[in-house]
Amino acid sequence: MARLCHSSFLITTLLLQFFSFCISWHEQVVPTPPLPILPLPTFSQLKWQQREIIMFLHFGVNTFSDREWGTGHESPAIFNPTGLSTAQWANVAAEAGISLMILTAKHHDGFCLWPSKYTKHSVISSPWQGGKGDVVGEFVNAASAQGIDVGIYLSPWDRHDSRYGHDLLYNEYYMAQLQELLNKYQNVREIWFDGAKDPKAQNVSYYFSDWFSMVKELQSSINIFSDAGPDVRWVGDETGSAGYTCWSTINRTSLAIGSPNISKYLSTGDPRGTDWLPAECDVSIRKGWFWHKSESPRKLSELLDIYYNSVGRNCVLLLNVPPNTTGLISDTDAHRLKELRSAINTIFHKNLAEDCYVKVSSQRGGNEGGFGPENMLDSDHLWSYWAPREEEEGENNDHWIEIWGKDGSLRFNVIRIQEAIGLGQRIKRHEIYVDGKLIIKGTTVGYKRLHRLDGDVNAQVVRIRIKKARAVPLISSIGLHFDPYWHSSFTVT
Ligand code: FUL
Repeated sequence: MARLCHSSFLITTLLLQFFSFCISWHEQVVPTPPLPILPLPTFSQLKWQQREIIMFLHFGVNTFSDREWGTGHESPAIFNPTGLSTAQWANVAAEAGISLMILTAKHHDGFCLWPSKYTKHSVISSPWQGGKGDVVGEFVNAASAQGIDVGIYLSPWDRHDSRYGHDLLYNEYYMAQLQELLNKYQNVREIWFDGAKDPKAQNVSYYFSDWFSMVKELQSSINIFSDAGPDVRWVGDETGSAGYTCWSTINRTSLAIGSPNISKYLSTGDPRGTDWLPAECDVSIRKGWFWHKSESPRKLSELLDIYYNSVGRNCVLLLNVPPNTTGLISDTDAHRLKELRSAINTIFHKNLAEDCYVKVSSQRGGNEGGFGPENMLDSDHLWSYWAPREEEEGENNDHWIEIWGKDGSLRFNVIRIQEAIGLGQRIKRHEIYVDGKLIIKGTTVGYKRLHRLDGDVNAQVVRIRIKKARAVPLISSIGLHFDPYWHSSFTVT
């Protein structure tokens, strides 16, 4: 018995020694990734962030009454989009490289685009398809045929339903519709809760916690949008522009849905925020959210400004493209959207930094560590990143990247920097030097930061200095690009 114990002791010791040898050998060749800095995004939030542009579709009785906010007294008889083609909507989105479309299933006027069991104020009472139609159903099917995901806007403010104003009755009605939609239409990726209320009924209560719990119970991978999240926050304006500084982190306890005083906080976020709640910039391709005969789409130059000020500031752009009275996205809008996608492709297709030498201040684990500057030039913008040496961690350490032109000078006017946000958002302040001259004093970076320069630059070397960060900076991608639409954009459109 003693011999048995002795030999099993020996085997255990040998095994332990073997494992620790394996671990130390392993550590030498593959250094571990650095620790994350909390809060972190969820899987669904990461997926959302990578979409960059989402299409919003405002459609309903307002399309026919030429209004922005319906009164709730519209007759369903006016809803008759005789040429409705959700397949056309999905084609337009696909051609614009869009992966998620969000439809107003119900706007403030209360008219439902699906045949709800809980009201007659819907497509059921309209002449469209003899009252047998379902716009939401057609929309979901058309999007899925194109491999596009869907989202739903269900306005809490309802100017038609008589239960609005009776808290219990109305919240029951609203939740019944939520359950109906999320049970009937699967794989909804985003649900949009607008904070608007009847200005004369500000004491109406929306049971947000009940709604949010129900949504997650029915579809757990969905992102819930509202002024205060819990998954995606409003950016605080409807111009498509985020704060120059924009954190994906914020304190949810400082937010209240529908409060007019939080716009500034929403647009910048909070480096000390304990919640990961990235911002979405909603704006319409036209002046109004709904289609109006008298309006036309914005110029390409304006849409590019919006892109730089939203996607280029660590946000997602929610661009509204409203279908018209026929039930189609107007050709002018479809064309403009295609132009926007093609302009984005033209600008970012070529990364001049790929043809350069890239030097860094230091690198985690040394040259063979797997965290070198080459990671900033591959196509993985999340999990492959440059990391400086750990000893250099600290708020004010001088971490830098230098991009040297191989064949003399580089001509560019856009600088792109991306953080590996899967491990938290870190950079607070950065600077950019061109041939030794300071040209940009920047703040946050996040998933994507785009600096459009005042003019074209011809330079030999570009230096990006990370001046201040919450933890050692992790850069997943850098780019030098040429935007031919910038400055000459007025003639292009
Ligand atoms: C606002 C609404 O009042 C507008 O009509 C629009 O739907 C916009 C996206 O949100 O709060």
